[in-house]
Amino acid sequence: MTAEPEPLRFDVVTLFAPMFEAVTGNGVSGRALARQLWQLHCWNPRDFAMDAYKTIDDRPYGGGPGMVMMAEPLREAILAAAAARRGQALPEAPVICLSPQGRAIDHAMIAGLVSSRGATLICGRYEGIDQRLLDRYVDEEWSLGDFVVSGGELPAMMIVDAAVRLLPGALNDSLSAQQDSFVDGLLDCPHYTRPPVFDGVEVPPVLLSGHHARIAAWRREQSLRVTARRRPDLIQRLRDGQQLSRQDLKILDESAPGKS
Ligand code: 4FV
Repeated sequence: MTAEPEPLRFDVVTLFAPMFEAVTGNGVSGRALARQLWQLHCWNPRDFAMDAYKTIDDRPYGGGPGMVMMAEPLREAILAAAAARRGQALPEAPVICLSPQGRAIDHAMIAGLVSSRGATLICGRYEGIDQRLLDRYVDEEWSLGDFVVSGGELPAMMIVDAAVRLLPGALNDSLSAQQDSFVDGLLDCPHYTRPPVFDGVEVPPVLLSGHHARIAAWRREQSLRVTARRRPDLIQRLRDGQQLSRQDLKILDESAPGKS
């Protein structure tokens, strides 16, 4: 009897729990939640505020615009989430704050969350979070990109969605997640569906051939070409890791600029 895998559990510290309906009540992640493939627990810092007014933010020391999230309510929310995970006999999970100062999120980081069976995600608002909280209770800061959004909730939901879709059984076709962009370090190949001719443009004939090996080879070649054109950094990473086959290298060489 194979043991049930431990659930993927996300604890989210947020002032706006209702926003997460987007991932709990819709689509792949909503269906996966209903099937108990993962869990979401939201913790509102206001419930852990130290004063009668439930204050969770204050003016920045040193002056400047906006407000800063106070450390104490966030600390208590993080500790409560960690205790709840322990109560479920889950392994300790990383505490990750979403922030433009963070590490750029990639597939490997998302896959790591599935391995760690989740994380506690801290969703900041306002100008940011007291540095002492970040220094003492946050393991990692992750960034969705070099731009600023109003809160960490949308980045957190993208992390949840990206992790949940990697879970066995989350997607109707389990092969799908394995063929996504970045899983093999490359961008995804082009996709086509009916009609066979659209605006006078036909579907590449190989895709109608039924010859699975040729189709797989064509898709690999297309992924290599689109990656070399749009993300040469990913190709270089694969070259450095010696993760390209002789056939891959041949395709790249033949498609290099200036080649016939
Ligand atoms: C962000 C990003 C981001 C900064 C102030 C929330 C906001 C507010 N999070 N990737 N880019 N966060 O802009 O993750 O606290």
